[in-house]
Amino acid sequence: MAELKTYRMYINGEWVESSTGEYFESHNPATEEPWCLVAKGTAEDVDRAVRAAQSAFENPQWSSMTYTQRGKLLRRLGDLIAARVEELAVYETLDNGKLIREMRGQLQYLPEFFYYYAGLADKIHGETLPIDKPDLFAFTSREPIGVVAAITPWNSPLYLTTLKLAPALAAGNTIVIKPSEVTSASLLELVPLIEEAGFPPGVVNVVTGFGDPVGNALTSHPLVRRIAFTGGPESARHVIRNSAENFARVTLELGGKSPNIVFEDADADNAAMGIIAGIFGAAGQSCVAGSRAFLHKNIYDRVLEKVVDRASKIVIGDPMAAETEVGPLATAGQVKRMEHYVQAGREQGARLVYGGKKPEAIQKGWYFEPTIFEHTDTQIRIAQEEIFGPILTVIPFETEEEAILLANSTNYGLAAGIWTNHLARAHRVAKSVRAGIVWVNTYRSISPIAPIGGSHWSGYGRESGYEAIYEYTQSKVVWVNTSADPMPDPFIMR
Ligand code: TXE
Repeated sequence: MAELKTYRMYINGEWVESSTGEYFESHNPATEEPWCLVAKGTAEDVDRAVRAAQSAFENPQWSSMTYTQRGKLLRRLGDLIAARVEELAVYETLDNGKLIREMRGQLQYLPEFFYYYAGLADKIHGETLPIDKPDLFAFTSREPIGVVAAITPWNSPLYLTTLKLAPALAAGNTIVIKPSEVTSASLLELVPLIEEAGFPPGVVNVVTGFGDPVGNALTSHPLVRRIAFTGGPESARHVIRNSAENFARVTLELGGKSPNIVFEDADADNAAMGIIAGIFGAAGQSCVAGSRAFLHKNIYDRVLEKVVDRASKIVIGDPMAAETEVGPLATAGQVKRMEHYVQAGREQGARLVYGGKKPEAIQKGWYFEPTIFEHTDTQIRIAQEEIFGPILTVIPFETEEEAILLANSTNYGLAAGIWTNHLARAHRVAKSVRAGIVWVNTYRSISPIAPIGGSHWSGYGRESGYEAIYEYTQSKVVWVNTSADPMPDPFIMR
């Protein structure tokens, strides 16, 4: 076997081994073979990285840099990424098995996020306040928070990192990133571009390794002031508990159980394509996966037939091949998870309409067939729990009120799709559905200009869009006494 590529960590502008010198293997989901070795970080490494980030935060090289200059560095980083899309896309596909064409598309668009926050960097300003007291002048400014701990999952490594990295740096913070243990490589490949863009040492640090100890040590570290987490609810619970140690401000992006609601007046072809895009795009491994399709009873059979027909034509195979539409899942554990949910669906009375197993024609790789269940009970596990794979549940409804009720009947609240040609209905349902993102007659659209985030079990806080800048700054108010008179009675609040 060829020698595996080896990745060290990046702390304080240097490539370093972990304190134990240990490495772990990262696998290619299409072949199940290890393809690289990644440094196995420890709590000691986290401490080194956070201290470096704290020093960099205080260093005038960064702290006195103008916001305009920080914006220029971000813009340069965007340009450097644009020139390396092809290479970075290959690393992402090697690590997480997602289609090369999807990763290429995502990375081609990534610079736009850096440009957007580059533009915002010098527009983060405070206000003068019309204070209701004579002789007092007050204004606010927005200041960076300090060391940011960014924890990312495996499904879209560089995109989900960018949603944290770009606003954090635009606002003048420093950052320690812990990528998923499943997909560390693409971020480590990005590091030389961060250096080349001109960010001072210690401003961006990467510690690789597992949730325990690296994620735990990072999110509980006393010098960390801000935590940005994307992942599953179980890890999020740890993160919140850990933040009790440092009182860091936390944002959480935790996935969902998003509905795609198709009304009888919808364009059936478009709705069917939207459902396919929502659940089989990225093999369903997407936080906004439209994993529940609610179809009006009058068009139920017609739309379901179209969805099944398209699902049956999906090309499953090598994620590097141009014609492939669904590649492997990211880990062997993901395949087991799909098998588990298929069994749970069957046991709880759902009817398996399509798929439900590993594709027989493919011998190697963590593949799973696009799978469709239909049922009426919305309380069963496959209709309530985030599966995070290519499993769709299809449920009929009769009235708009019922559709809204059913759509809102999980603990999640991230995204929703509404398919209708009735303008007033589109607005009514968009308002009533519990989701941070609503798409009408489309699905899975993203832009740096639009916020991403949800409520309840989907987490809290917003990434992307201008609001994200506020998540990485804090307000300071300055009061100035403009009176020439002596100080008034010191025992009364002024
Ligand atoms: O996520 P984990 P996993 C959901 C989805 C998926 C489930 C589990 O439902 O099936 O999460 O996926 C780090 N302290 N999403 O296991 O474990 C971990 O090392 C700090 C939705 O991959 O939550 C990794 O870097 N960090 C999501 C990151 O958390 C900890 C995308 C996410 O891993 C930690 C991915 C700890 N104690 C999964 N334990 C989305 N919103 O898109 C683990 N981590």
